[in-house]
Amino acid sequence: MTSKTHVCLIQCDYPKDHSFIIKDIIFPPLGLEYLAANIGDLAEIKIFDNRFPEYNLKNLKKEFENFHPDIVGISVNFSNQIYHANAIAKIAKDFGAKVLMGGWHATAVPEDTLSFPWTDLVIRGEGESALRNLIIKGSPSDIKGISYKKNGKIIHNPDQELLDLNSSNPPARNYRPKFAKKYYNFFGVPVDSMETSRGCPYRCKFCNIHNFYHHKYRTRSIRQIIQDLNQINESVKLVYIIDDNFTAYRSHVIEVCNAIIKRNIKKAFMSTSRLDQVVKYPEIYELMAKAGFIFTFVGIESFSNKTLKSLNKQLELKQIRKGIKILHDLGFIIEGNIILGANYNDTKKDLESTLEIAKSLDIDIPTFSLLTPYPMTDLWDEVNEKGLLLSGIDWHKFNWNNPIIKYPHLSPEDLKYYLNKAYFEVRRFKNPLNKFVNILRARGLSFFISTFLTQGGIKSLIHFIKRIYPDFLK
Ligand code: B12
Ligand code: SF4
Repeated sequence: MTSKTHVCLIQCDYPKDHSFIIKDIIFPPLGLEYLAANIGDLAEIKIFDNRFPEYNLKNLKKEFENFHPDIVGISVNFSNQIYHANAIAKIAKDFGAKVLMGGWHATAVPEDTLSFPWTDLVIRGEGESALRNLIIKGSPSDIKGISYKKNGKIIHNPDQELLDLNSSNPPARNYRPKFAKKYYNFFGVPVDSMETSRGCPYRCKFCNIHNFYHHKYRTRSIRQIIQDLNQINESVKLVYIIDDNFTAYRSHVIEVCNAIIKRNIKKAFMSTSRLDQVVKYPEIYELMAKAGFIFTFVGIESFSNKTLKSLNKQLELKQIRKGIKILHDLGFIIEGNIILGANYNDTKKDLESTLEIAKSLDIDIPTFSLLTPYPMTDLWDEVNEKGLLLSGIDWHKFNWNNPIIKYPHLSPEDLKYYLNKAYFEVRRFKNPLNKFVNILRARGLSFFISTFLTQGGIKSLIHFIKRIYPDFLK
């Protein structure tokens, strides 16, 4: 028998209508694995990924029955997960566990999160040390970063300091069940994720990264990054660096890439990045290509310089065009997001013109979203101050695909219509084979073979192309 606290950490599922692509991208629950790594000496831990049918609500009950958790911690990063998270919380409470929530949504609206009866505590911000302290002390009073209920009232303890990333343990990937391998994938290609930095120096109006991380940007040491990379299963050849803005600091990118090249680590990498940085520092992307970076997510948001300025994006249309060309010449695949109705005064004509420009640009995987005021963003404050919310708050709708804001010239139906039109017309316009010819030309045959034909094989490659370009091979 052990007297250690029994802790269940749960990655919450998304609502079925979450998005067009979410089922094709399932990354491991890295945040929970960081938490587990930092309480392993104090607790018996189970991580249940509720996105797997093996850990659906019915099966979670059985798991709780067997494990008798003292604490159930649920990760709520996406606002639209909160109702499902509450369903898990209710089951956990029935088993007598203390229920806590953490993650981006819970941090942004702790009061709202605690308004549901089954949740006892919210850990705001990074969970590593607050959770550890909670297990040690057994009570939330005096632990920074915790909001909790006491005598019918909600108490918010002061914010915690940011973690020294290099003093925390690397993520504990060993809590994954064997069958997890079949689920963690990026469009059919097995994938793992890792983190080299936290935070972003920019302040885009619709984003809350800077607020979550108190306007600070921190990196992990190269020693820790390589140690972490070496932990990733040999058979997984695709790694997503989930950093908010991986290319924010050139010196960091140079160090990471040189370390990968020097150690001859043969994996393909995906990361976030910004097109203005591509244009200003193309040599950084050249180095990234050498280190095996193949796929990048960029925020394009709008093609109007005026709108980009109002979003505080610090990006211009000419940088968008030039950045895409530079990345393609280096053999990168680009996923770029465009916000429809990024400006409150947009008209149908503006949306038509956005779609035409999107077609003219060679974005390999264009994604489209509607302007969504997530809590803890400047946009959230503005929309609330101006009374621009369409109706009462329904967190289900906060998935970038639902109209949330009132526009003077666009109805919710117009926005939905253009969102569907964008996916239908712009995706079908692209020719996937050109992309692969381009990569072959830029990266050479050996890179092409090792990256595309050995990772999950040709089947994965075809699956990948068909999911992104539905007309392929029809
Ligand atoms: C990877 C990622 C994705 C992946 C999927 C995620 C997955 N798990 O499979 C993809 C690319 C699919 C994705 C998509 C989207 N994403 Co996203 N994504 C992220 C990202 C960059 C990293 C998540 C991560 O792994 N973090 C690293 C780990 C180490 O940290 P963590 O999970 O946050 O955990 C820490 C703390 O939060 C806390 N914590 C977390 N859970 C718990 C639980 C407990 C009990 C405790 C105590 C603590 C705790 O402690 C952890 C350790 O410090 C975050 C931003 C970010 N920096 O986290 C956005 C983020 C989660 N995404 C966001 C959004 C909005 C989206 C999109 C809707 C649009 C978009 N921006 O692309 C889409 C949804 C898909 C769609 N098209 O509809 C928002 C969510 C905002 C909100 N309130 O809902 C975030 C916060 C980014 C942002 N600021 O805009 N995303
Ligand atoms: S959208 Fe990207 S660049 Fe802008 S603040 Fe957020 S993480 Fe930084």
